[in-house]
Formats: sequence, C-alpha cells, structure tokens
Amino acid sequence: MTAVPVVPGCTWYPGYLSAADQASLVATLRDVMRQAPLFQPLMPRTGTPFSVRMTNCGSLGWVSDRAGYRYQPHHPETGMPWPPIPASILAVWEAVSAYPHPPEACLVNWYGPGARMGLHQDRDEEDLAAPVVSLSLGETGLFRIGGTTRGGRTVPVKLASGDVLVFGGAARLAYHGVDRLLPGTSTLLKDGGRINLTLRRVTKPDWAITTRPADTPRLLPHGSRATALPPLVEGRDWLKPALAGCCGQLVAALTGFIRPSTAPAGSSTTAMRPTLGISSGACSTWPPLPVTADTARSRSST
Ligand SMILES: O=C(O)CCC(=O)C(=O)O
Ligand SMILES: [Mn+2]
Repeated sequence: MTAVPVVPGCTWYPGYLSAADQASLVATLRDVMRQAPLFQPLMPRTGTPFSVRMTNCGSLGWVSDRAGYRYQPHHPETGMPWPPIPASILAVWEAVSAYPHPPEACLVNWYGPGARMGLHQDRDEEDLAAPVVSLSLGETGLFRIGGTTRGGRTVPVKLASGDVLVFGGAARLAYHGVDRLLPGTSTLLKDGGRINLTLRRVTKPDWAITTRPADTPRLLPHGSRATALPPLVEGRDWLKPALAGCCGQLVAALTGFIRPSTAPAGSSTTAMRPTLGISSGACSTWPPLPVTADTARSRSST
C-alpha cells in the first residue's frame, strides 16, 4: 500500500480498498443505513441544516442539533442503539491506526450534489491520543487539511473512492474539510455522490484491556494497570515507553501488546487490505501538492 505524508501526523493511503472491497463495503453500509437511517444534522443554535446527511454505527454516534455537537448511544430519530461497526471497517482501523483499542464511533457522511463540509476540528472526543481514520467511497472529494489554528494554510488532497486518510498526533486537531465533490468521478454509488466514514475513539480506554488483531481482549494481571502501561503518544511510538524498562517489557510480553507492523496472515486485518496497488485519480496529484491559503470557515452546510 502506498503511504503519502500530507502534513505531520496525517497520512494518505490512495486506493487502499480494491474495487471489490469497495462494492462489498457499500452493500454493508446499505444494511447499516437500513437499521440507522440517514438523518439531517443541524447547526448548533441556528438550526441551519448541514448539506451532508449522516448516520452512525458503533457504540457511540456523533450527532449535531440545536443543542450542540455530541456523542450519544442512540439514533436521534428512531431512538434505537446504533448498529455495530461492521468487521470489515474495524479491520481498516486495525491495519492503519497503530492504536490498540477499537473505535467507538463510525460516522457515515452522505454527500449528495453540492454538499460540502466547512473547515473544522474533530474535538468532541475525550481520547485525543487515538487518530481519526477516514475512508472515502464514491465521487472524489476535494479535501483540505491544515494546522491547528483556524485560518492557517491548508494542503489539498483529492480523496478518491477507496482512499483512506489517517490523522493523529500533531494532526489530530488539525482543521480540515471538504470543499466540494468532483461529479462523475466514480460509478460506485448508483446515484452518484460520496460516502465518507470517519472512525473515532471517543472515550479514554481502560488500559487494563488491550486488543490485538483477530484476537479477543486480553486482561492484564490484576493490580498491574496503573504503573506498567505506557502513555499514549503518536503512532507506534507508544510502544517505546513500554520497551524502555523491563517492567514494560514484561507487561508487553504478558499482554501480547507488541503488534506486528503488518497483519499476520489469516488475521482479520487482511480482509480489507488492498489486493493490488490500485491507482486512483488521487495519486496523480502527488507530488507536489499545492498549498493554499484558507479562509476561516466553520463547520457548516453553506
Ligand atoms: O468527508 C470527509 O472526508 C471528512 C469528514 C469529516 O471531517 C467529519 O465528518 O468530521
Ligand atoms: Mn472532521
């Protein structure tokens, strides 16, 4: 898989999903949307509708209405719990996040003609140590990401169908948004448009429980949690504190905390990995990516 650095902390994987995996993911998402129908989010206070419609899967879903942005365990219209995050989506997180706990929220953004998303930060999560993993399907979206101050310079990325983008560490609170779609760039969705999946860890994980690809949760020996476990830092760097002392090594050995950099054959992470180095339209824009000055805009539908 090709990994393209965008800004520090942000990596783009063009053509991550094969065409077959994209089609099967769309079928999976149709099932999710049958259980949790798309709803129309509203801007806090003003009640202006977003141009993007949304739904979620996972134990928590992101919603926005006049009362504000928040995560909640149930659909705002049906009152039902969100459906679980499908295994094929979790596999992408496991493969690219370098984070040892599962996401709790998978926000499904549906972009029709004219939809966009203003520059904003993803900052409603308690756990900012986990990256945000974003997956694009359908028409190419003109995405931009910059720094952590509003109004700074941004780097454009053409997110094509099957692309994955990860932003964590220095980019976890980076301003980002989607200016517009490029109509006619994909036939994946029969009526056109774009689906973006945004995977996020919301709550701080209980460090006594870790997970590994294709494995069940592991429990640490009783009493070892507070001192032995490493703090979270960007990417695989979180392993370093554990490896620095023999106590950490012991914990890593006991818990199977050390993850291979690629998924072991037969693990669940292999299912959605690219089968071929598919070249998407997005690849041709790199290098160099132009840098543009951005105008300050809030997350809005206009
Ligand atoms: O659609 C995208 O690529 C970005 C979506 C996003 O930033 C969000 O839902 O917070
Ligand atoms: Mn966002």
